[in-house]
Amino acid sequence: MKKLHIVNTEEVIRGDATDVYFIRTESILKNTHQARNVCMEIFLKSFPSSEYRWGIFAGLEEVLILLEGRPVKVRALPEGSVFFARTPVVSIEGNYLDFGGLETAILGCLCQASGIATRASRARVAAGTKGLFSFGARRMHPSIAPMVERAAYIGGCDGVATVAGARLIGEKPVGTIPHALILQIGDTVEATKAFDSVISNDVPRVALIDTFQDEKFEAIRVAQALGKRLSAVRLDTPGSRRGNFKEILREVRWELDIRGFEHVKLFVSGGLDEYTILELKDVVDSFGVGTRMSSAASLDFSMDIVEIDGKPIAKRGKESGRKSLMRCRECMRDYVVPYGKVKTCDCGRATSDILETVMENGRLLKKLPSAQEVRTHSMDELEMLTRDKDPKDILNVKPV
Ligand code: PCP
Repeated sequence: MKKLHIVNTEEVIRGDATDVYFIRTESILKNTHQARNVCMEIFLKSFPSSEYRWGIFAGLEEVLILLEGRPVKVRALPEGSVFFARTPVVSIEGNYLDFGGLETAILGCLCQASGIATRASRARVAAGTKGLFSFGARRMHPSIAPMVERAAYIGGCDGVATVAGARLIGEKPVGTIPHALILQIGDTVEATKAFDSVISNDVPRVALIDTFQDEKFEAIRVAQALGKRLSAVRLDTPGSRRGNFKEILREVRWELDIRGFEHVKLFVSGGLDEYTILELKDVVDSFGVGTRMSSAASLDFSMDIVEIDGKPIAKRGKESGRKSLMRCRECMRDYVVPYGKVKTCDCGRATSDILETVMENGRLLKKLPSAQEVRTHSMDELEMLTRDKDPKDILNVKPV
């Protein structure tokens, strides 16, 4: 069978997805017997835009898959942690020849997953307790759909849409009805009734109501047809017809409620981001977000030597020596200090090093957390960061 333009795990571990200048560096160090024991740190200089105040750290599980079995020691932030710019998130120690050649793949795993998880966490902050679902696999190469959706889930999505993404996180895939079904059956109500007659009862009945007619009248029709079996109506109204979308949603809500369909929720999708979610969340119950999350800007982590043979040394622009990342959990403030140094927060409380040793000599020191556990950790950290604060401030929303 012809192959998609991708490499698999074995090929990545073998170094096929590595920038060739790392492979050449390895052969030069080998041939000149100058390979050294190094400590390399992964660090984010700045976020992709000034809107961002924090990041959600994701992709560590895959990095540990790449390094497993190699004689290296890894200290890292727990996956799902909130992190800030200019702080180390991973430190790898060992002989350069044992892991240096994986720099491209290691950074690739962290940069993209953390970009998606961070964007998802911003949508989470905007949505508050409303439903938030990852519908963005179609905007990315299919081979990375599981990674994309796991990152969106860690960042705060309640569910993901692809079978492979849901399998990876151990959840059921979430989905509604595509326009393709409505167009082929030729009517919103008949298509929803067909869905209701074929699909198992544990799948919520969410009718898509923007294909043919005005959403208000389609909502009434489908609610009268399915009654209590209808869980929600989805509006994926095309931009050309959206006008004042919030007014349309208010109208649909009103028409459903005066006819006794208060149980029918409103689900919206199409072109959403954290700002539109903030705007709509008082009338909407669930959001399906695609592009804005799955094609989130990658976070440009860098991986640099900070010690050679135990002595601090780093390139210009980078602080040398291995570091500890001391966090005051109350203030959610981080302090970067030389490794092992203690630090008291400006609030007077003690801080603790949040870079945990997760791998020694290529062996994991404890079982990796499940996607659910990573998400719970991420939501706890987000709660600590955002409690008692206005989402608008947190999301750095510029006043209009
Ligand atoms: C899209 C699909 C995705 C949504 C929109 C993601 O609708 O439903 O869930 O949109 P975004 O990338 O703009 O955030 P359509 O393309 O109309 O597709 P379908 O008929 O398959 O629902």
